Amino acid sequence: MKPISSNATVAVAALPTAAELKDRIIRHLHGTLGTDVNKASPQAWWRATCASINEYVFDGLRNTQRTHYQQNTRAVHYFSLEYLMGRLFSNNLHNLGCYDAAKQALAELGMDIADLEEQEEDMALGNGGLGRLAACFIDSLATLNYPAIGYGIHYEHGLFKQEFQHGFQIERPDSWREYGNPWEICRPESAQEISVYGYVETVYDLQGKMKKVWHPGRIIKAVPWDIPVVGYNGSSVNVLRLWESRASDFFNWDVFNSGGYVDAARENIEAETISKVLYPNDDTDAGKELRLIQQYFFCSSSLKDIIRRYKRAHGDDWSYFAKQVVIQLNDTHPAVAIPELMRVLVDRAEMNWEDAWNICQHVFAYTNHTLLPEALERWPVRLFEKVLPRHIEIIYEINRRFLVEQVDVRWPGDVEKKRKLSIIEEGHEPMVRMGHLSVVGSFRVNGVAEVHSALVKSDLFPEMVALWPDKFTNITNGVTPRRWLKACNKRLSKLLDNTIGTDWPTDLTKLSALQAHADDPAMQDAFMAIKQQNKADLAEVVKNLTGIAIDPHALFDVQIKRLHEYKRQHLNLLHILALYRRILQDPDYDMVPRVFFFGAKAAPGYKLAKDIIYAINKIADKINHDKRVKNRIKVVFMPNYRVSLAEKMIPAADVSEQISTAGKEASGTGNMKLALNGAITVGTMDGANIEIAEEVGSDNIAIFGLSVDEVKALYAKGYDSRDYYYNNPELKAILDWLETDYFTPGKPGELAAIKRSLIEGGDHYLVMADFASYVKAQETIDGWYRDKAGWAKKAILNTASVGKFTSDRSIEDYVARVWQLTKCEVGNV
Ligand code: GL2
Repeated sequence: MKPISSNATVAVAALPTAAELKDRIIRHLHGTLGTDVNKASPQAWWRATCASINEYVFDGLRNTQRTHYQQNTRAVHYFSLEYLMGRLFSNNLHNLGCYDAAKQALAELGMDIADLEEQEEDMALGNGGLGRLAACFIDSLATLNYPAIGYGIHYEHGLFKQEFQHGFQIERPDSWREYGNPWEICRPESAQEISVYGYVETVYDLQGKMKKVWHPGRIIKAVPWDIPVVGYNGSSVNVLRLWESRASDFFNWDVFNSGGYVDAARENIEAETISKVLYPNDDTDAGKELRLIQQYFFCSSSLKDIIRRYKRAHGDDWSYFAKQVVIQLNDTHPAVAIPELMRVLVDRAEMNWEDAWNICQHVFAYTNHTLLPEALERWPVRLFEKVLPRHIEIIYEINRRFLVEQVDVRWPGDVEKKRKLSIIEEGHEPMVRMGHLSVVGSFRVNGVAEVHSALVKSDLFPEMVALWPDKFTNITNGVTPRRWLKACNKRLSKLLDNTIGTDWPTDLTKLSALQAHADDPAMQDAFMAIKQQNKADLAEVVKNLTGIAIDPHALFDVQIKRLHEYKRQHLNLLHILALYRRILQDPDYDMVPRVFFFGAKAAPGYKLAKDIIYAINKIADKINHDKRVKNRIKVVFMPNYRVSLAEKMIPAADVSEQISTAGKEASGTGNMKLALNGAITVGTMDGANIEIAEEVGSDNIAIFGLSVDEVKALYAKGYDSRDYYYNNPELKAILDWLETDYFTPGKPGELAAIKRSLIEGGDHYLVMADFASYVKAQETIDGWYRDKAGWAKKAILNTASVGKFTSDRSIEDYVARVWQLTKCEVGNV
């Protein structure tokens, strides 16, 4: 055994040497997997290694939980419908500090650790940035020794797997835990019963006091699965607790006894549907009954879990609750937790309304992640009445008091203000506005990048700001450097260790020491040699996945994110078409050879997003096979983009495409990961791009396009995309090209939907307005890349300058501005 670090207060006391790990792996191969070294499959090797690591992880978990319990710590409870965890194998090994030991142990056993890493299915319980942010945050919380629990849903099927058939996106179910997942522990002893449907009865007690009694129509069991979250360097091991729905035993027995076996089975299936599948919409509102039930199911289970733990220490004395518990609502998805806590306090604990509301308002904080109107959740009142009849009453009462005590006091008699601020939106179909509910019920509201937080205040909730100016703040997103540099880019990490020391994974501002080396030719060579090796590795992956051969010496241009019109993958595509057309018109057209990479899933019901994927694939096929192009352009659409693929693409990127319409991307986090790994951003002044530009400086980023204010002014003046169509012959020719059968032989018009959306559709995301400026920025990039030393310097300065974007800094901001937590060093016993 060797000590994990010089710090005595770590959860994981000591780590194994390679020899000890070897013994344990063999022991697990025999004792856990029932196989042996001669016949074990790579899966079995992987599982045996996971089981060996878990011995240390579980030690750390026990030590952490014991310490938190003994010290009765205040904790943050992160409520999120999504956690995009990816793989845990190499991450856990790195965070424990025994990646090299495991690599050696496996090598001595004749196994390559990289092959075993490929055995793991991604844990894809999220759609995109919002879910990945939650995963980065729980990594940072554990690393920084803050008491924290992540709560969410244990989806049986995560985000769908994407395949391409003749260029079309096909969705396949994701069965990430078909054969069990070694990282999770089922805790049936902590199961909860959750109620839905039914009706509310008004009763009076002997003193004549009115009470509301909810008679639920269905009871569902919630069973928790715990996933240990290992902090870096063996600091705390926190827990991600995910709820799985099951039929309640209690409910089943009734039906069963009355002879309804088949009905009982049906109830079973219905109950289990709740945690069956993640809704695949990113930045849009699903609006389905099952989705509301999912939200309530996990909020109610998590609150019960929190209250059970609280009562162990404080019994029925609620006066410490808000001192011990803070709940962060990750977007409005868990906003139903607010009326649920009110219900528990008022109906169950029989607290008066004012006291209950006072607790709620000190417990909840809300993060807004988007301004897109289609993503702002609104639930039909009628649905609430059906699914959560008591909660809608509580929401009405919250709203009544808010309108009377706040709005009417501030704007007496102003009906228009009341209409605008009401939690209930009136109309043909009255709706519950979950954003309003979240703001009213929280003590703090934050946006996720400076510009976004400013827009939350000025455009989304200006009156709420007038009522509560101090409620609103900004916390710029961040990413964990452990996964997004240390583990995914081992070569660059080694170079950093050797150049600036080994503290950077926990203090990313240390990267700035690299700035002093940006002009050093030796550093430039070393930095770019690593990029080159990473590109060669990616070229290999591309060959295996798609069959496309690419030149690793070309410029690697990467756009990886969900497919959405506001993210403007089609703007990127129009630029590719412009280059292709120039090559066809001028066979000697001089450009730096480029490979354009895309990785993106489209929500299954989002027609135009799927059309854009199809168009990219068809155009890729044409260009990649056109001899006249002479390899100056290759287009690669990586199928099934996910965290584990991002980890291979990001270290190999030269250029990072962050080209959303200004004002639409709340923050972005891929932009941070790519810059951290030395890619140069082509981007609009949107979301966190603005802060990245501030950090890296205007020489090291290619900014283009309209600013937020210019976008607003253009909309206000009246935007007509046809102006750009008729005034830019190149753009017109490209769009007209999409109507021919050039890319879809024999099938003209197959790609025309893109043109239609930009011309007849009005081009809501201003692709046409930004096109010329985008092409110019790309020419700048082309020019920069020709100067090898100049490019190396820019790439180094990107890595060196983005220390701000570690999720550790975001978490410290949350602690200071919202959560008010104290670090808890975990001792090992
Ligand atoms: C998002 C934003 O679109 C994205 O810009 C932001 O970085 C993340 C995390 O804050 O949140 N909002 C949202 O609904 N999804 C996001 O990715 N899905």
